[in-house]
Amino acid sequence: MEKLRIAIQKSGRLSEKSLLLLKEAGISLNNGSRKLRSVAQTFPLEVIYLRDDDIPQYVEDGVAHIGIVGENEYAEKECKVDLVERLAYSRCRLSIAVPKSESYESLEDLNGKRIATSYPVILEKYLQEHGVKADIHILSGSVELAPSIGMADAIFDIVSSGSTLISNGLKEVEVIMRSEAVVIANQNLDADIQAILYDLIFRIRSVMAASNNKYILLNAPNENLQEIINTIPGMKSPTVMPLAESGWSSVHSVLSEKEFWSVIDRLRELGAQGILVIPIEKMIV
Ligand code: PRT
Ligand code: ZN
Repeated sequence: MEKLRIAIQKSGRLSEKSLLLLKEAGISLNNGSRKLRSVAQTFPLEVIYLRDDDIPQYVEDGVAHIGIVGENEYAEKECKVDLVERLAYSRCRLSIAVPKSESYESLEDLNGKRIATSYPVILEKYLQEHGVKADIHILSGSVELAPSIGMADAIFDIVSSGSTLISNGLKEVEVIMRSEAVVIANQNLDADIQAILYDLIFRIRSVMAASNNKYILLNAPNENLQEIINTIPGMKSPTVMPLAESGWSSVHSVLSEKEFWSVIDRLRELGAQGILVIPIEKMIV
């Protein structure tokens, strides 16, 4: 049987989470000691390990059918591949930063300036769209050092917590793009491979939905039952069962992580008791 070939970063910020995602999707790999490639035992999938910069091109060429990369690499490489799923991890932004001591009002201030970056394509496109003419200096690493050694007036780089900028005396002045890990796919997959890909994406969505949701059980006083049900509508509608003690019901539902605390507060106001919140392992949506 044919196997779906997926390219994953060999070692770096995306590697561990990408492998964990596969594992949670029920796909275990035969060699933990990541060599060049490994084969899944329980799913028709083969992993090849590459530098993240190379993944878009390998996917375009069909050496890998799909790959997991930062959206920034996908945007920078401009390869002919499809973005098929966003994965919500390795989130970061790509920003312009200038020395803290420099005044900065707007993009226009960048006219005639030298900007150091490893992402010239994304930057160039953005500056062009906004009518700014600057010199782009391409550096492959340690971009944040460029202003202090007089090589650039500004930088365009990945920012996550912002502490790298601060420790290099820089301030973030424009956010140009937000990025997260994404699945990219070759545009000419044959039907068999496409079917395996759908199956994989379905599993990935179930894992992501589960991690975004909790199972909630509580005891509700019947006089507020309807309002409590309205507060936690769940996937379809909550399960409601009478308790042995009259005047009370047990309510089971699903609650999204995002609204968790506000909903819990509301439930307590409505007199809910014995609230239990349980992680969901998989959620088929
Ligand atoms: O060896 P290979 O080429 O495969 O790896 P790499 O070194 O090019 O990439 P890697 O592993 O550093 O990052 C892979 C992907 O993770 C990136 O393409 C982004 O999509 C994503 N990502 C998420 C990040 C960060 N967060 C991040 N903080 N990539 C890099 N950084 C760096 C950034 O360059 C800066 O130097 O971390 C520093 C900033 O961090 P803060 O927290 O101080 O702001
Ligand atoms: Zn890289």
